[in-house]
Amino acid sequence: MACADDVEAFIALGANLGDGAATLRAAADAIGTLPLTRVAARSSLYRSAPQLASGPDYWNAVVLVRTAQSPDALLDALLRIETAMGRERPVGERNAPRTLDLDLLLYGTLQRKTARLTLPHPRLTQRAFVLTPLAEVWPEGTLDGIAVGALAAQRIAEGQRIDKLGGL
Ligand code: PH2
Ligand code: MG
Ligand code: MG
Repeated sequence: MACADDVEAFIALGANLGDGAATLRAAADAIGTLPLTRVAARSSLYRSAPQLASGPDYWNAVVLVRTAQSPDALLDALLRIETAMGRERPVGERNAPRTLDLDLLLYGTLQRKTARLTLPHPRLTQRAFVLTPLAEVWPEGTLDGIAVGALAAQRIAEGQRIDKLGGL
C-alpha cells in the first residue's frame, strides 16, 4: 500500500549476466511487493554498452516508486533482492559483470552523503543508461537545473550507446 504523503524515489536496474531482461522484470515485480511501496511507473527496457565496466552489454531500466520506507530500509530491501537474484560481489573487482544491480538514484529531494548511500546517486548525470530511462518515468525532471532528457541527449551525443528494446 502507498499513501498520498509517500516519497517518490527512482531506482535504476541493471544486469549483464544471464537473462537480464527476465531478471529486470522479476526485480521490478519484487520491488512492487515491498512493504509500504508501490511501483508507479516502469521505463522501457534498454540495452547499453558497458560504461567504465567490462563484460557483455547491459540491460537497463528505471522504476519510479512511491514509498513510506526510509532510504536505508529501501536500500536494504534492494540489496536483498540483488542477493536473491544471484548477485555476487567478487572482492577487489570494481564494476564486475553482474546478474542484477539495483541503485537508489533519488529519494524525493533528499541530499545526503554517507559511506553507504549518497543521494542523488553520484554518477547519475554522467550515464546515458540511467538518464534515458529516467527521462521516460520523470519527463518533467531536472538535475542541476538541466532537463533529464537534455542530459541524456548530451551523453548520447558524446558517444554513449543505448538502444530501446521494448516494455519492461
Ligand atoms: N553499471 C555499472 C557500470 N557500468 N554500464 C552500463 N551500460 N549499464 C550499467 O548498469 C552499468 C554500467 C556499475 O553499476
Ligand atoms: Mg550501479
Ligand atoms: Mg549498485
